[in-house]
Amino acid sequence: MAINLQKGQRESINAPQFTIGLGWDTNSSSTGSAFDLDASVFILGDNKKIIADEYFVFYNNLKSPDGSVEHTGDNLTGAGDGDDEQIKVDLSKADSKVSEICIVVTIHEAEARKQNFGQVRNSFIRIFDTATGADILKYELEEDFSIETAVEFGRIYKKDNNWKFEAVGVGMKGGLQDYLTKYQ
Ligand SMILES: [Ca+2]
Ligand SMILES: [Ca+2]
Repeated sequence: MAINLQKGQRESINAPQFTIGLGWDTNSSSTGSAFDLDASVFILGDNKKIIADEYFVFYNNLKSPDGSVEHTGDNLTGAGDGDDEQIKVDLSKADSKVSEICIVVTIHEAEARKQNFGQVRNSFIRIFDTATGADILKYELEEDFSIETAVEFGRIYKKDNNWKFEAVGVGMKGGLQDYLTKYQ
């Protein structure tokens, strides 16, 4: 059984190879145009900045140079239950400089389409063992967003040589650019 986390809660991840599943549902009819959410990953060093540009993994850069993080591809609609986008992680391949992996979800062309996380429902992040498929943990984000166009769903960080997950659930109004400014 997966452990269900609340916002701010932390939990150890004991599997070196796991998959991060991200899900959401949107109501495109409320905005009149297609609604596309995108998962991005910032792989950070001790200074809380990406190790190099290629350590920003998203739909246009699907794999980190060390092979530890792989985005499995862009989902354009979010339709249906279950994971809409997935990221495969293999911590045994992680560069020794890696100390944190941040998972951010943004709305594609949010400003032009007048969309925000106030219109997103049923969003979650879950982690399962890639080899066995066994659930490890899940965090269902509460629907307390309004004008945010980017939300950090969670982060995975190294503490005393153990890897842990934190359920973050904090948004920013400036979209992906806010996170690029923060982590680049
Ligand atoms: Ca997408
Ligand atoms: Ca969905």
